[in-house]
Amino acid sequence: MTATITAFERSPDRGRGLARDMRVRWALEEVGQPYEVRLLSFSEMKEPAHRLLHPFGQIPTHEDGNLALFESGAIVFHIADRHAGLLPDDASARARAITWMFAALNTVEPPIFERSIATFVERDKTWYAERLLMLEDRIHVRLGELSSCLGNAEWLDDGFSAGDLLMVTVLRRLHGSGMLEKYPNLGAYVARGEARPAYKRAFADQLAVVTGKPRTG
Ligand SMILES: N[C@@H](CCC(=O)N[C@@H](CS)C(=O)NCC(=O)O)C(=O)O
Repeated sequence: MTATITAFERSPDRGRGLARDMRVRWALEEVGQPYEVRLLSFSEMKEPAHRLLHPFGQIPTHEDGNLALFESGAIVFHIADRHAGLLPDDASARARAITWMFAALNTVEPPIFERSIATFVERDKTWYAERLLMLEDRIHVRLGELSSCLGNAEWLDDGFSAGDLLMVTVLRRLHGSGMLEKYPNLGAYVARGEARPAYKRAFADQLAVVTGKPRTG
C-alpha cells in the first residue's frame, strides 16, 4: 500500500525544504518507496480530523494501512526499519546509526531550531541581540563537537544512514546564518547529503508545492 504523508499547503519557508516533511520525503526516496502527499492549511492542521493523526496538530504525519504515525524522527525510523538502505544490518552498527538519529533531533536540533524561531518571532524585542548571541554560542559548541567527531569522514558512522539524513536536515537550517562556514567539514557534509539523488528528488517535490510545477526527471 502506498503511504500518505502530510505537508504544509503553504510552507512558511517558501520551498527551502526546511519543513519536517522534507526529511520524510528524503527517507522515502532513499528507500525507493512511492508516497502520496496530503497538503494541509494551518487551520486544517488544528482540526479534530488531523488531530486524530497528530495530537499536536502539526505536520508531518505518515499513514500506511492501519498505522498512522507522527514525529518526523519516528517516521524516518519506521521507514528505515522496514526498508533496506537507511540502517545497517549489523546490530551494533544499526544501534550506532539510531544513536545518531537521536543525537540529531535531541542534541543538535534544539538550539538550531530555537535560533531559527527567534529570528522571526523575537526580532523586535529589546533583548533580541543578546539572546541571539547566546543561542549562537550554544550552537557553536555543538557544531565544534560535531565537527571534531566527523573529522575527515564522509558520514557520521561508516556508510550513509538515517542518522546522517536527519543530521543534514537539521544542519541545513543554518544555511544563510554564516555559522556552518566556520566548519568546512560540516559544510562539505551537508553538501554531500544535498547532492544525493534521493535528496534532490525530495527537495524538488516539496518545492513543486510552492511553484506549482511538478519536478521533471
Ligand atoms: N517534533 C516534531 C515537530 C513537528 C513540527 O514542528 N512541525 C511543524 C512544521 S516543520 C509544524 O507543523 N508547525 C506548525 C504548527 O506547529 O502549528 C517532528 O519532528 O515532527
